[in-house]
Amino acid sequence: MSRITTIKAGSVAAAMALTLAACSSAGESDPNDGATGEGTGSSNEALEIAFVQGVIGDNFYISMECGVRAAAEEMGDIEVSVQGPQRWDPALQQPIVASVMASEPDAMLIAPNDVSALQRPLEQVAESSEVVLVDTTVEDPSFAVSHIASDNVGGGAAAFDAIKELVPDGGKVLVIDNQPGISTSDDRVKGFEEAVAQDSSFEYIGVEYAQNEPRTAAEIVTSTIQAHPDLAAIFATNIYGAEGAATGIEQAGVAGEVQVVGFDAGPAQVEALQDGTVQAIIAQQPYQIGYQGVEQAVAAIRGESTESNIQTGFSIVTLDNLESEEGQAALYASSC
Ligand code: T6T
Repeated sequence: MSRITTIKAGSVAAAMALTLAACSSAGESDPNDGATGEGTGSSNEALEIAFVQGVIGDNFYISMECGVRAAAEEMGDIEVSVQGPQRWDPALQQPIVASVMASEPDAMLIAPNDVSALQRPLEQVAESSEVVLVDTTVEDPSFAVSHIASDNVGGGAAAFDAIKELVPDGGKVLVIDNQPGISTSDDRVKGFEEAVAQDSSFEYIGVEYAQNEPRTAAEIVTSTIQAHPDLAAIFATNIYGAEGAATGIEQAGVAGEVQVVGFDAGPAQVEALQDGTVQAIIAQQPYQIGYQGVEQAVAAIRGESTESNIQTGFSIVTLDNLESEEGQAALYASSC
């Protein structure tokens, strides 16, 4: 694909620039729009911050952990613990939340696995620790001192813009999502669906759920291509959906014929870009989310003002800008 180059050129780039302009980041958010913490920390002891990931081993959360650790180190006197479930599953995340709560950290940074299942457990955590929601949120996040995440609705719309660049004449499009009830990917699907509904040259054949399993995502791709040999494009809403979509495209022998746009920028997504099984990836800023999460947590612990909502940006990476400084900086880490 040659027309999507960097976030500075092309129509997707223009859309992205608008989206990014509409986003707020650390320096752009209203510094006084949030709650004021109660000041639970003692000034003499190291602060304890627990980071509960959405799932372990996911490059998005690994990069976020790097941001958490960097902020803690820079601010000094902060002990960080990191844990997460083996799979994306609220039933696995809840016992972790309970055990972290029992240790009464000064703050918990968490990416909840489900908008409703984690609601009550996190309300309970907030009774003894400051809670900062990083990436995902819950139905009523009013107990949290801050929520830091990408503009996920905007990201879904940007994915459709990228598909339009790749398939200017339109055609059938499929979305592969993780599972319903996850705030981030629900918003990505929403942004995509709103955008596709406005373009009659595209036929949206719907959303399929891969439960964060690349193998399931690959099966969805191969069976969809059997049922719709004229499938034009796929939007995969996160790392594992995109990884499986790339495998499915390869198995079906349609690399470059069916266009794939995936969220996230882990090593497997980069490899898929290079292989030509995926044409564009939407890189979030997980390091920034983690870094700012610690800043918000510490502000709350110290009784200083916090920002209730912080939106971080994203960028589109293609083969054209992958090797650029900007493209390389957007990629996720495998370790800190
Ligand atoms: O896309 C990210 C994250 O934003 C989402 O909430 C869950 O999936 C990822 O971690 C990628 O696998």
